[in-house]
Amino acid sequence: MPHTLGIDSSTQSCSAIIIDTDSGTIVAEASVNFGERLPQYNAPSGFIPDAPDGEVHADPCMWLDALDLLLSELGQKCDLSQVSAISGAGQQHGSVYLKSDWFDWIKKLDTKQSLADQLKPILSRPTSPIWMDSSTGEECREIATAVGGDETVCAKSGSIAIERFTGPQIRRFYKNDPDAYAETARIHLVSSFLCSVLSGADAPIDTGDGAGMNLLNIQNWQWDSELLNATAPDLGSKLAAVASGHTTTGTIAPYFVEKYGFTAQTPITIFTGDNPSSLVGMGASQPGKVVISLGTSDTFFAAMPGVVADPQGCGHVFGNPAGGSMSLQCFVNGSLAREAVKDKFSYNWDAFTAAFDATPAGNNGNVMLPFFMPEISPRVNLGEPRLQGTDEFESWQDADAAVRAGVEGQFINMKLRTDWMQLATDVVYITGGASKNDAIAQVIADIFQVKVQRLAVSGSVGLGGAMRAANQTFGISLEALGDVFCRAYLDSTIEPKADAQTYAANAAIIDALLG
Ligand code: XUL
Repeated sequence: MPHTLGIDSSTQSCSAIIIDTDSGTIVAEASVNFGERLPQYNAPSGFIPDAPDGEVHADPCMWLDALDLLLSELGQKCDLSQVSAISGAGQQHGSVYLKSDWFDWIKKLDTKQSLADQLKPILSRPTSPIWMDSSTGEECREIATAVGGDETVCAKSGSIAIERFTGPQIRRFYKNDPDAYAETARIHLVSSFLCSVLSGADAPIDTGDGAGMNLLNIQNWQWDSELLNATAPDLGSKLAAVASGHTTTGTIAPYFVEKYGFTAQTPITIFTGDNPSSLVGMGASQPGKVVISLGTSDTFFAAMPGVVADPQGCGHVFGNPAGGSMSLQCFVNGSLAREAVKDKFSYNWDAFTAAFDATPAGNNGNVMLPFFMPEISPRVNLGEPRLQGTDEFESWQDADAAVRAGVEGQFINMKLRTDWMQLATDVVYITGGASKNDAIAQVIADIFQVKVQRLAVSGSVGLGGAMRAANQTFGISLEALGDVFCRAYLDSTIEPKADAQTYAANAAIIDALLG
């Protein structure tokens, strides 16, 4: 009766799920919200607010306090001695800076003190920059220039130099506080830091999270010496080794056995980033399945059949914890753009949805690029949407056509911008608030020309961890686990209705509107 545990240390909370792979059931779940449960860290949303210059940091002691709280809560819900494999994930890009004492410290965690109290003295940087940090524009330019431009950084690392990525963050630390940088013996990601603590050993960084650093070469999955040198001196010696998602990092540290009743020798599978873990937890870790998450901004991710970087430099390539690589691309103008079109006509969501019944797929050639905010896929700042079609449509007099054009424009653009991934898509899984809307799902099916399914999964990051632990430790395939734990709502499969040619002309207009 294998029970496996998945941990998800995200921006606002640390959560856990234990699954029983025999019965296909969830044994227990728990979650600790940082802001609510640990107010002493003054981070109501999981990060320290109001820092200057676009800096967004969090206290790594908070992550450890949350881990202690989480495990004690989970231990009240079920018997942790029954857990026979563990893995997990962390928010991507965040980094933890440790003095040389780390290597000894990690082997002798003391149950008489909290993890956080023990960690404090060995941090060489008291707080950790996280993915929301945008303070490193200058460092991104310096790194790109040093290696021959953003195209080179993208071809090597799978992304152009990006503010939130860890390499530019490390460079900024080195420039602003060279002494503390020199005192740093190990730099971990949130994922590899937590994996180290749980294993009581310095854990490697996996290819999924490691590719979010602008330091890892996606052609050979090794640290890239040119990128390391362009980032900061002696960086290679400060980074842990890189390892694939199929790595057992060790067994659970005695601290957790004594304090929470885990069984000694419980194996730990390498942690990964939240997005790669979510790919697994959505049942989409094999090529052919695409996940579109419809949120404030829309996110597209998929297992990739090969390793290619986005020639336009907008998307990202990460390692796929199931093997190979995955892509991830963000579209800033997501739900807020859909809402902005709706609000222009004072429509409620019912009227918004009815507009799709009143208009045909392809919208009679009325096309909109619905960018209200600066977009990153592609990188353009249009100031306001661009429209092409009838006079009535272009002057915002045709409400129903505008509603359809806004949504069609988003997904035509998404399809065009994700072509570089060379996917052969069989199914698109949709999640997030707007995924409940059938009309939007139909547009996605029509534009991508594949069936669309809504996923029943919530908490896919932690679930991905529990599934990976079961896969690595017990050899249960991710497909078999996915069939049980990631079932799509079968009644909500939406098949394409429009034929493949419907959007050809509109796609050409979208490209023309982009100029
Ligand atoms: C991905 C990214 C976020 C974080 C936090 O590049 O920055 O999705 O992983 O969830």
